[in-house]
Amino acid sequence: MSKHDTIVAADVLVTSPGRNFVTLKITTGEGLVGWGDATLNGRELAVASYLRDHVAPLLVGRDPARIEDTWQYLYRGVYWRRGPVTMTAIGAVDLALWDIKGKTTGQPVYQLLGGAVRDRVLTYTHATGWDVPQLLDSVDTQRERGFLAVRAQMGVPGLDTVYGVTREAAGYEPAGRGTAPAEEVWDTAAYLRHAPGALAAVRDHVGPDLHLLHDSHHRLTPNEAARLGRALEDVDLFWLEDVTPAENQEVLRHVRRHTTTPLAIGEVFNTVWECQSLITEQLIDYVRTCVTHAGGISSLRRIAALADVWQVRLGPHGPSDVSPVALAASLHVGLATPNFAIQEYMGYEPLVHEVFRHDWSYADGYLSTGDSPGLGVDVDEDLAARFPYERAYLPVARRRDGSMTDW
Ligand code: KDG
Ligand code: MG
Repeated sequence: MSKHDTIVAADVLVTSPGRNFVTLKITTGEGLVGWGDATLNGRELAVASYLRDHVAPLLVGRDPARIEDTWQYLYRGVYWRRGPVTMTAIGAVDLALWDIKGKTTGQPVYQLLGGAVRDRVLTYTHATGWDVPQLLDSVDTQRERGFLAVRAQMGVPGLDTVYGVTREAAGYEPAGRGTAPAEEVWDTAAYLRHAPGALAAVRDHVGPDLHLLHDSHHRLTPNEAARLGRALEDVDLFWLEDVTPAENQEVLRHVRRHTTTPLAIGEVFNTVWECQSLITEQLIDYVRTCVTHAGGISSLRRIAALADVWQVRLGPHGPSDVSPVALAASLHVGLATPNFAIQEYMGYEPLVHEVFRHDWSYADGYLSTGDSPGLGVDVDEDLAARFPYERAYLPVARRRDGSMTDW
């Protein structure tokens, strides 16, 4: 192999094997291929265009080994910094280049990050039930699958739909296909009346050992969040997620003053700078930034390093809307990063595992990567091509008076 390989192509695949995924494929002159995930739920084509129209032409001719320089080039060089579309595109490039570096050296990516600091990565999955008996059944199903940590979401009496919950207690897909978003009606007071009792019932049912998590999905005011955190103290949550909208981080001080329920935030953050004050002021316990949406492995490691100083740990986003390529990358970071606490794993439909063949696996509550060079994921491009993009949107939520609220 020559000393400096060169990027000869950067192609974007958009496929919808049950849901939309955007994938970046970088090819080098030596014939190596690196894969990156560029999926931004409900805004997929914006990232596809950003990559195809603006980034791919800049990558051709570059040295794939210069991962950090390429990150800086795409971040600083663009002038228009940050934002989910830009950072997801940079994240995809970063993942693909780490994949190539692994293949160049014959090493799995976690080895290039310093080697394993743990044998496997603790994971949590989702349990949902419209009413408490259904929720308990769903939690039991996940316990039977070996999960040691479960996120519990429940319906709310008086509402027809609730984010992340189906009446059949089946899995849910956050984005619905169609020409416009579904509209849901939300009532915070009804949720706050119901959620503490439902979560206490789950704790009574499972006993003290199971890690329980809950996601409020950005819908509370600071005072409502403080009250909910206090009401849940005895439930002993692993974390309470996204209590308030992500923009105004100062409000977390009020929540912190009133509860020791651990807080997790950050699935919609895109850079270390958005995490900065939450970490350095210890306003959260877990940072949820996703390897795809926060600029890739290089960027997630920077967030982890800052968080480590303040004893904040990582619990990255891992819903069905980031692809198995992203999950692989997150696990390589998880294996090699001391303050990585837990990885969300919502799981995928069987077809997704066929399109994205991967060497990571789930067993007994933990996720493990294999030892294939790079990220350990290969994409079946022929199969992917059989499932073209289908327009899909996350739902929107309105209060009972019809005004929009946070989703
Ligand atoms: O695309 C949005 C979903 O990824 C998000 O709603 C899922 O909140 C979520 C979670 O914690 O997985
Ligand atoms: Mg969430």
